[in-house]
Amino acid sequence: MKLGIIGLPNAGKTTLMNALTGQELEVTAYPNQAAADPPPGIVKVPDARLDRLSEIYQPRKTTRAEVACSDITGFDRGISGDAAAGLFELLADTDALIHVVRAFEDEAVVHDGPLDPLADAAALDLELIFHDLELVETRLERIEAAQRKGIGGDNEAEKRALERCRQALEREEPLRRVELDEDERAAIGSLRFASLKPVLVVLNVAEDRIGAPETEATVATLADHYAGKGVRVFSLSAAIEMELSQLETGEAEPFLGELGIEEPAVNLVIREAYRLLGLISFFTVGEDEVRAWTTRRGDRAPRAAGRIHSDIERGFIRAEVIGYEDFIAAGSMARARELGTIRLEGKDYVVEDGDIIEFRFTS
Ligand SMILES: Nc1nc2c(ncn2[C@@H]2O[C@H](COP(=O)(O)OP(=O)(O)O)[C@@H](O)[C@H]2O)c(=O)[nH]1
Ligand SMILES: [Mg+2]
Repeated sequence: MKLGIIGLPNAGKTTLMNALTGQELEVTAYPNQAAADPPPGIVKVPDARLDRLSEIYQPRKTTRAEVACSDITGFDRGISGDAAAGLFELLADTDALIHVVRAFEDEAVVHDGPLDPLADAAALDLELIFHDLELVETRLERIEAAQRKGIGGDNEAEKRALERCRQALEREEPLRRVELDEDERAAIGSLRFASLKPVLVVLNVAEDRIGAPETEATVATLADHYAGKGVRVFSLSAAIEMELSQLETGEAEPFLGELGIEEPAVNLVIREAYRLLGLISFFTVGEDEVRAWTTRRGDRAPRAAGRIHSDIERGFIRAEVIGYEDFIAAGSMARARELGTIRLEGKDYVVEDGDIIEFRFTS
């Protein structure tokens, strides 16, 4: 699972990337060039349930769920040619996007024209839309050429889907908005569309504008513009979030208190990204390790077991499962056993977010 951070130059992508991953990549006040292949960072998914389980078990090791994240530098108005192709290549490799939109004023940080978050956001979106339109047109031409030669198969669902996509893109609407049935969706599944990806729009505000009325107003404007499935809009100060991420444990609390917030805003962004990606966490617990694992919503027990090790999926017999809330209510596994809240589940069990699972398997 991988997130990609996009945004116009100087929007605060690298700053947010550092905040999300705890890395210390160079942040510059001038637009910097794209790294050919930027190394992805690892985002650890904050989860209060995991913290609580770790307090109870006092394990030697506590391991969070992880999502990869890349800072995709170089998107700008009117990009084209090889540079654009390279960027879309990187983008195609992600499952969801974080689109950073600048709202902070700073004379020292270059911005193209007056600050206008909605115009900036729409300008980058337009680049994705143009890219997708080109994909659609190329594909349609190929299908038609093949049909003229009599070598095309039955492409009706694909052609129908592509025509609908073309119409939307020509209206400058992202493909996220296009309603397609299952056949149509499958037919275009191999095309690497950019505007189809779920997006978290992050409005990057000045530190003294966190939660301010004008911030809320801009968030509302953006939310209105992006209304529909697969988009969420947030505001935060990337600079503050980066500082928070670099503090030692214990140092952050007074700082958060001053800002009047309970936890860093990036935590919310990460959890929302996780949800947008259709991911859930299940836990394994023990004295050695308390760990959160990632699986897709709707996965059955053997598939979830495979996230830990393919041997467990292959030799799956059954799963002993207790929901997080039931476990906390019982206080311990022994008590949960007495209460009968630990369930034995078979291979058809659909794993739920927060399940604590022990897999039984033959090796
Ligand atoms: N005042 C302020 N400056 C910021 C904030 N976020 C980023 N910057 C500054 O904006 C410049 C560009 O940030 P950077 O993260 O490198 O942007 P990128 O080009 O999108 O990667 C740097 O000088 C940052 O210090 C913010 O929330 N507030
Ligand atoms: Mg950068």
